[in-house]
Amino acid sequence: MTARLDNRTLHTLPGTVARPAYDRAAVTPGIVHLGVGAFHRAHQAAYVEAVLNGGDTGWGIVGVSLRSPDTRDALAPQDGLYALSVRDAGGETLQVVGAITRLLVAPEEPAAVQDALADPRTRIVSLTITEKGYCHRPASGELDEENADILHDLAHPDSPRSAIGYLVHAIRRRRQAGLAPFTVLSCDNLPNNGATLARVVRRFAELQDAELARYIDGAVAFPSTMVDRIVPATTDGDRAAVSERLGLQDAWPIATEPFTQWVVEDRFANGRPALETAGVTFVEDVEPFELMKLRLLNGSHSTLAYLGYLAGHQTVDAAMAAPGFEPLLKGLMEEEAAPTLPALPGFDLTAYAGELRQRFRNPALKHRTWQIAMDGTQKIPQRLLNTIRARIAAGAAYDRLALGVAAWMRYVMGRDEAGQPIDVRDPLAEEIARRLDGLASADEVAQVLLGLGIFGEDLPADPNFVQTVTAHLARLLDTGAGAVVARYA
Ligand code: CS2
Repeated sequence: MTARLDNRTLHTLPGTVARPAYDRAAVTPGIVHLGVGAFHRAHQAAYVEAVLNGGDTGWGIVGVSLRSPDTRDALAPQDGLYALSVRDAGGETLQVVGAITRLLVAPEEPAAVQDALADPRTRIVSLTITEKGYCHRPASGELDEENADILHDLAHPDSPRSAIGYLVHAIRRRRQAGLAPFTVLSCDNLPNNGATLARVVRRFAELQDAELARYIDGAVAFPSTMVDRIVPATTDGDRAAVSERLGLQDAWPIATEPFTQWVVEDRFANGRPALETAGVTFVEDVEPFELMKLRLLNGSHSTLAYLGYLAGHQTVDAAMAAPGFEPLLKGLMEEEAAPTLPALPGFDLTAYAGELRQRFRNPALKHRTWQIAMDGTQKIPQRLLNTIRARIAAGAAYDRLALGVAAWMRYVMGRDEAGQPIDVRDPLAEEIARRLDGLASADEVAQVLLGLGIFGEDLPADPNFVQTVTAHLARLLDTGAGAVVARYA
């Protein structure tokens, strides 16, 4: 039986595998991370690992899961250690990361989570809770006060379920204890993610205690960030292959690409690690970087995911190799999305777009189109719809962007081109299925889906937008995604 990766077996790793260069027993917690999933472990935790390796051991991470115990169950027996497998066509490098020193599961141990958030040593609370974790209305960015978790947490402020509820409870408790507040660091793919989080946190506080809301305004920092690293879900094949190379069993290694980027507004309430030494870019205003990433990378990613899945391509790299996909994305990036972006002095958007398509072609990641297709109602507003709004305002075409929207519509119809059910994962999946039940024509489906709140009022009222999206949907229904995309070859 292969030994498990943990503090005791760390020293047995092959010399080719990087491991913590610091004494893990000397690490103290400085960060609580809400949403300790694969992306956090490949991105923020890897940057923090570099800071710890540089000698500043005051920034250990307490990883909190707000829903599932799976990450804790996998990593706690490993003392929080896991392997990061960085891979591309050129090969693989392995690094065992030790930055996560404790794992908690909020539904099982809420008091421990609240204590960690209230710990004076906690100076940053970072989050990767996915778009739906913000409990906001995507079209407006405001708190969704009808959200079930928000309603629960307003009624039970001392036993929250949502990240928002935990944050406000901790801010209140720290203030009552005379402790300095922490910095709230959003690491999700949302425009102005810090400002969006501040807005929903403040509103949630205001619904309970207007004075606390005013305190939050003045004392708690919510810097916005842009985060970028492609991280496919770990497969059993990854577990077996990485464990073999380690010579130790790792229950949840993470596969990722060599590219990584983190751009952060340098506004912290209570200190921060020297992340610039790890390659983080600190800026005054992160919005240009966020928009660039959301519209060029994520908008293309979602378009490729829906069209690729419908055309029968299970992975991003397989879709990129199919006729028409690369030219379609090149045109979407360079001719439709890039012109909507604010100038970034000295930044070559064409080169950046080319690098994105190179990253999508990475044959070693096997990033599933189905994984990217998840939660489309929470993603397409900032990835496609806002870009289309900018194009409409400029009186410019948005044919490829509209095809991305139509492909999402075709996908959420719930059956693929062979008539097989599609496992649509989305907070609105049930509502969409109910609304679309029995509908088959492009006009009917488009009209129903445009009635979802995520499109706002303006786009459903724009005849050209409705006609363009509906025509694309009709073609997808008539000839199939592969044939539609092949026309762009
Ligand atoms: C992807 C993102 O799953 C998805 O929605 O588009 O996770 C993407 O891989 C990252 O934003 C890349 O930085």
